[in-house]
Amino acid sequence: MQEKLQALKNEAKDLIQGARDLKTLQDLRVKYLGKKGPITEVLRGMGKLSKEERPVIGQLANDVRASIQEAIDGKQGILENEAIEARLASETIDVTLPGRISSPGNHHPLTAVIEEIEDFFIGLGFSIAEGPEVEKDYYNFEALNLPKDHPARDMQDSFYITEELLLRTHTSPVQARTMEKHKGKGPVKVICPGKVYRRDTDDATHSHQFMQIEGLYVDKNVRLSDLKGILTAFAKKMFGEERQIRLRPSFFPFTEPSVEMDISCFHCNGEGCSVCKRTGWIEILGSGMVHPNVLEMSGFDSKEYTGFAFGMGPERIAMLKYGIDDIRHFYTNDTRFLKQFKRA
Ligand code: 2U9
Repeated sequence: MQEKLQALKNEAKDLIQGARDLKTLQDLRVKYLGKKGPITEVLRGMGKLSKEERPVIGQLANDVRASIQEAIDGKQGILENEAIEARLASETIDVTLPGRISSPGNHHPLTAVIEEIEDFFIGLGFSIAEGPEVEKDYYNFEALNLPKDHPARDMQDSFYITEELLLRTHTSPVQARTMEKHKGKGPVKVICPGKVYRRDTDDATHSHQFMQIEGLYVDKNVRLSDLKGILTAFAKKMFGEERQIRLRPSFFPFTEPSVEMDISCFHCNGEGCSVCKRTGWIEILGSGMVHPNVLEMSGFDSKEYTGFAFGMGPERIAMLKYGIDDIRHFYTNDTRFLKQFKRA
């Protein structure tokens, strides 16, 4: 029995010495000192020993247990320190190492242009209004003086979902909804940015989905000169103080009179170049005085109230501003394209 206890002690101490982690050590503690361990077994078997052997074996068994316990505690300390060292080593950061430059993202060029346009009009007291992209036929067309069989509807080839529901073809329905909410009481002063949809074949200048920003100002005694004034200031803010604007007569079912705004070409300063197709002028937006029918249909008394409205395509403005030749770049999310637009 004494040899057996000795051998056990040596075997345990060798294994404890060789333990490489706390888990192994814990297993050895249970194996040798646990309830089912050999030491416990010896101590339980004390009853079968002679009365001479009992004190000797008892003492030896306790010595072996204590010696194994001591070896385990010693090893525990060593392994815990090693674990701390290892964690420190893995967590130490070499502050002299250069940081990993994460390339700061930047605004999508469309977002940048839309925010620049919004900032201008918010500065003039306009608020931003938004509305559903899946729109009712009434708000997208009828409320805008485009009754059911109106030919101009075809100009805005639409994605119909049902007889009465379609993907909006412009953000004008948002203005109509906003006017309705005002229950015939002015002023209404909103700009409406948003995604619109037209059944169109995508190419370098057309897309079946694109952004629009429209604006509406309805109040008592709003005049065309107010529209001209605000558009002139807008052109100078977006394209430079030296820009000239010109208003050309046009037609939209929801405005009368209707005018399109051109700016003097910022590429050739009006001399004529490829950007302005040798005209010296670049078309930026359409606008006009709100058609009385449209005022009436949205609850405003057209004898008391007048208003102006305008609409522009942010993609077109961004393409002009940054010299981009293909509208699809805005939607393909190619970082080589996008990362060129670092915020000024
Ligand atoms: C209401 C009354 C009038 C919005 C207007 C335009 C002229 C216009 C085009 C710009 C670029 C469409 O995407 S585009 O091709 N839009 O030229 N939009 S006036 O007139 C309104 C809107 C709502 C209640």
